[in-house]
Amino acid sequence: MAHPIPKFLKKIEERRITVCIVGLGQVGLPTALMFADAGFTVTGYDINEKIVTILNTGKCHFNEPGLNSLLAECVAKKRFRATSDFPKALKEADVVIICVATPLGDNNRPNLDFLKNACGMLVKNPLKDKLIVIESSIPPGTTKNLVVPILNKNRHRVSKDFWVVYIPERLAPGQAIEEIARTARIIGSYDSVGAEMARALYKNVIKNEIVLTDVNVAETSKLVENTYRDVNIAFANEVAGICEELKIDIMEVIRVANTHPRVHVHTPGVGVGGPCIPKDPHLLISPVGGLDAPLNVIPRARQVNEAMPDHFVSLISDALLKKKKSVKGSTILCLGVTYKGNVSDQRDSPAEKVIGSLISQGANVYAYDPFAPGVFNAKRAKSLMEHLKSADAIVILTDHDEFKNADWAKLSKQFKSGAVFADGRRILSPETAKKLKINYIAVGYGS
Ligand code: SAJ
Repeated sequence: MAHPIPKFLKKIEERRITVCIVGLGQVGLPTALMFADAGFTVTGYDINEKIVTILNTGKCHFNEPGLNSLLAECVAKKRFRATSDFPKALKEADVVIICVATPLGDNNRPNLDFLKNACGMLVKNPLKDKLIVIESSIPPGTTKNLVVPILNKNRHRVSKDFWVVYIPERLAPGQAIEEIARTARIIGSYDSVGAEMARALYKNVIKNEIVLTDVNVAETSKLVENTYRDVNIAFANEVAGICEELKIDIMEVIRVANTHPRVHVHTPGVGVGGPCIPKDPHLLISPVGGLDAPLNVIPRARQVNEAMPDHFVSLISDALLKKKKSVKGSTILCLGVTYKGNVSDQRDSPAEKVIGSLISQGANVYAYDPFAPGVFNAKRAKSLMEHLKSADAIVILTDHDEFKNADWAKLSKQFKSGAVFADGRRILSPETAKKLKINYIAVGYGS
């Protein structure tokens, strides 16, 4: 049998490779368009027919800088189209890249149903000569112990007739396009042929290093990257509590500490949200096949970060009390509800807990967010200015540029006398707040 690599390499060179992306969310769609932009023919499959229809009109169903114009261009050039007809998309594809969600289920256990369903669709169709890439974040051991056994029920066999490889996505929503091109990528090799095919394909999109390693190592390293971040944010949040008690500003402590060449203290805040960081530590400690290793730091860091929304609400409540006010009956304007600045994603956003807690304590809560589709249970403010004058507390929950770049010298003149400015994302320095005579509180700042 002729070796598959030379034929595959030739098809890459002649741009005769067709790529099918399974799952057109925050990872799948940018990935699809980067391969289309590199000259490949890309079909995007999504189970949600509404998303398929919107995308084929050249419009994105979520906010991501630069994606709308790239999508319109790729649709116009017929380099990308979306479909909900999986068998047809698969039949035409040389490469299938699975970018489905791997959320948490009950008790923070990994829910791999979307991945299993994608593999279940694949296995019902001929897979000869295809390269199957998984980009979703998955517990260690998933490729070997869950994906391959499902795909091997196909009439074709893994590593003989078709190939499987794990390439964890590394894009940060909000800067997806540059991150796909700029960030080094890891290829988790299940067999050497698949790994070589994947490297040859991805180097047309990735302008940085492509690191080859074992598939289990790749699955684990992806989760370690995000767990490292979660633990370090928890460390910053714990130090924030110490600084509040010491009546010093953690941001000054971080500025000074980070001058050490081997210190990189992260930023404390109202909490840790998004589809990845809150979830990946749970995937890491739930490998397929179970885990006996002792766990302390990783679960505890999750608890520290999950406690931050309530801690922030207590800071707001204390500040209102100092003005002889209580949360009950106060008008509170929350600025930002998405999980981080300049994105429209609200998944696991700390804002949901803060808004819910303030409302349950009887506050009259408005929320303004320029990106978010909704504002949880708050009443939607049409702009930063609406309800600013009547607010007893102005609460920063997301570091959108609009809030970071706002003219607070001018805006603060419209604050109600004694209004609390609660900075959950450290967008304003205490020095500036003092100069502007703003009644300023913040995570990690003991006023
Ligand atoms: N946050 C802090 N303090 C910090 C940094 C972040 O409180 O110092 C908060 C943010 O406000 C946000 C949450 O943590 O609520 C997550 O923010 P993030 O900046 O980690 O953003 P993500 O989740 O969009 O992206 C992460 C990135 N992972 C790492 O930086 C190691 C990205 O590179 C990954 O590709 C992405 O997860 C993913 O998809 O896995």
